[in-house]
Amino acid sequence: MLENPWKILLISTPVGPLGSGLGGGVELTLLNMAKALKKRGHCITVVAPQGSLLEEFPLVEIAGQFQPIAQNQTRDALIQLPENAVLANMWNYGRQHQADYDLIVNFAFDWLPFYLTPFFTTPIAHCVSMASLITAIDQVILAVMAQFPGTVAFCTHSQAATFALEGPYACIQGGLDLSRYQFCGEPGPALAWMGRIAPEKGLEDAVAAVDQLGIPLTIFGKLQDPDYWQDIRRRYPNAPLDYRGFLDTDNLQAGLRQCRALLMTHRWLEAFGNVAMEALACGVPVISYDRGGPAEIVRHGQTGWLVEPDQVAGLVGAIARLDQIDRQQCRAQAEQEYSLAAFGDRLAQWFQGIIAANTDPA
Ligand code: HBI
Repeated sequence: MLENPWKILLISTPVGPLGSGLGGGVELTLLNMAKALKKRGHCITVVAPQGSLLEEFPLVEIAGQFQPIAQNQTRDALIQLPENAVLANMWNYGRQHQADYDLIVNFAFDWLPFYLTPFFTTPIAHCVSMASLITAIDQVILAVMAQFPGTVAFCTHSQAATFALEGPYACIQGGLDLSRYQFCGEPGPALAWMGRIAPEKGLEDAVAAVDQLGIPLTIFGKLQDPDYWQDIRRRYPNAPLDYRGFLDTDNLQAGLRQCRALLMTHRWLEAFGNVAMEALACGVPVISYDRGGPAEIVRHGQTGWLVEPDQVAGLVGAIARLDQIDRQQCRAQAEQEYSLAAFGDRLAQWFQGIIAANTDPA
């Protein structure tokens, strides 16, 4: 049953243009949300910072200064906006055009869109992209959840649990266009690591493990923190690393599918872990710290291994047990849980509730 065709405006993260890699997992989530909803017959428009690249969908590019990234701030950080903030400019566009849409979807992990919610007549669905980081943002998220129940979604339950939630919330996980990921049953010797190269992602532990084992590590992702990367290279001068850069999906999966497993070594509570989904889609087992979103994705012993967080020895032990994982099971899990159809079902259920609540007379 197809719900009525909705007109939906997706307003992206303000930390960088789509396609730059600065937006991290939200770049992939936003594109796959748009694809999943279009497959169900809905009409999607995307608003994102100037310089964004987006296939397939109408894109409104907005100028302005990028927002400072939240994960580098302290818990008591003040709310801040740079002058000519692209965040404010994107939401001003949303305000001016809201009457053309049944729903607006927010992807910014920032105070402003949550604070503006009561001032909008078109309902806003908020996708919270990270775990709790800044008290002032936690507070405005909880305020929106109280005033507009059901309009805030998290990726996973462990991410949601980092906020002192009082009410119901949607848990949307993620989804992929699986037709773009080819299964590989016969990998090469290398392991993979994927993500923004930044301290919260813990790349040094993956490097320490492969340095100890002498197994090559293929690294994919945006080089966000060059000092951090150089420090790792200095500490492990002989580690067999192959940095491939930030690739588009087609080139990323062509390299990823050849790998024996993906190592996830995140220090912070990863809200979801799109890279785990992408690995499973290629039949690549996931070895991950038992922390946050990936711990809700990996089926321990069936599609990968969950190991003691921050213990390189745990990674080494799991790598030794990779032969017990059936790569077909990894692909099967992606098809069961992370297809565009499955993601679209979760999104339609979430949005149906918001739109219905907004149309019924209060
Ligand atoms: N920081 N302030 C802020 N706002 C965001 O939307 C944001 C961020 N840091 C990281 C980020 N988004 C993305 O990398 C998400 O995919 C996590």
